[in-house]
Amino acid sequence: MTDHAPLPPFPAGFHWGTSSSAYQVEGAAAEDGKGVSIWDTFVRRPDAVRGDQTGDVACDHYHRYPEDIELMADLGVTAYRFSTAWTRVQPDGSGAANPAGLAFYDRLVDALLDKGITPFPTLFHWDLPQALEDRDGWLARDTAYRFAEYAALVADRLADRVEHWITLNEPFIHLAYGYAFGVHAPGRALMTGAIPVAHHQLLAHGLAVSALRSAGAARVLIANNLTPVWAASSAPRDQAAADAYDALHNRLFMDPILLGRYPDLAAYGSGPDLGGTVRDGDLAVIAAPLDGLGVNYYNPTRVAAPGPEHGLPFQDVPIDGVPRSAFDWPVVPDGLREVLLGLRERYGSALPPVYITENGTSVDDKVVAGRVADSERIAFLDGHIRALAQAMAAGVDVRGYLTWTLMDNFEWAEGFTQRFGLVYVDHRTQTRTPKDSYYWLRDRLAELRHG
Ligand code: IFM
Repeated sequence: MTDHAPLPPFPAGFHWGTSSSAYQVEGAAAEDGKGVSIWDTFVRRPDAVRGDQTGDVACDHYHRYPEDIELMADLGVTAYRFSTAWTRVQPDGSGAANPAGLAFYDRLVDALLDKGITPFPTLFHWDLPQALEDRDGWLARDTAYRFAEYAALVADRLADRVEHWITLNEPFIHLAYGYAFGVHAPGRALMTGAIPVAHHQLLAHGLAVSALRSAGAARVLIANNLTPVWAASSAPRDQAAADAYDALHNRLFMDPILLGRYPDLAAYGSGPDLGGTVRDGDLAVIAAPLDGLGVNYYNPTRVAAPGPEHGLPFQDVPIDGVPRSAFDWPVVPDGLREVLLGLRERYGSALPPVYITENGTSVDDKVVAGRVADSERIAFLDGHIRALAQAMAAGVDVRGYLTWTLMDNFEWAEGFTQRFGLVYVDHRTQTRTPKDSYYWLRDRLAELRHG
């Protein structure tokens, strides 16, 4: 197999696309009435972000979206996943909509549709309004109700043209990095004390499903970050650690939605009502039927039993003998097949159609004589798309593959140091330079279109 061999055929109507999020690309952090989000606040904490960089300007997508949509159209993708910034729509997280904020997403959607690109908006990609964080953020039950109101405002404006809606992005990462370890906004380090954040995000999701449907949304999804969990050995202690990690990373945000119950979190000192956080009727709201599951896949996780006084029932151990990204993440394409087959095995007929809503890699890219030779990214995409095709051939119903990401952007605590794009962005000049991987994907998509 070479990098340039044609890809296996995919069904007609399969969505090929790219994925992004508001804070990572938009910039215009204080324009047109936008309010302050927890990321606007967090980036101003000294040393919170590498080099004290911020997303104030990011890729300036707020102003340059027509140019970025041209890049998507030339690439030949038919789907674009973006997120709406809650603070553009409701600057303080509640109350009437800010007309200029909604108008931006209206323009973006129309520009995408003009090019035949299907919009996949996500309503929450980690940029909670600071005003809600000041009232305890996702630790407060009220935030779930505020989210449903915000979802309704966006859908009232866009659902006449937007078919696919995603409620939350990676609630596990927001819980773990934002509230348990404090390395992302809002920077709270509550460890297992953060578990109510899981329930309130799930409740927000369930309430939003109903609000979106009432506003005319045709298809509603959630995007979860999923990982195959590998025990370091067959020793029972390592197997128990793997089960505990799987419960937290994968099942915590899947079982309530697809099975209507929480997984066993006893290893984290939590009973089935998550310390009194779950109220009667909540699980029925959370388990509202979905039209699709977004899967964000990057890498497997290998865990072992923790050492004494570790504080958590597992510890991460390295995966050896595989390539690694610039982020030092292991590159294991077959992990995508494993995730998809694992979902089908675990959830059976409760599993809705799957969309790969993120998959991509960071590379230490350089522009040399106008070219970015990112062969590692080409190999990554080629391997993962083939693994996806194998899962589909084995019967998993997958409807789309949206790569992370069109262009290099603000990678959270890493600032601009991790490049995941198909297009290189010079963040001083905003010049966009398509990388070799962009041309590779453009050629593969053209081949798929022409059969
Ligand atoms: O950039 C992030 C994105 O915001 C969420 N999923 C993982 C990506 C790469 O780290």
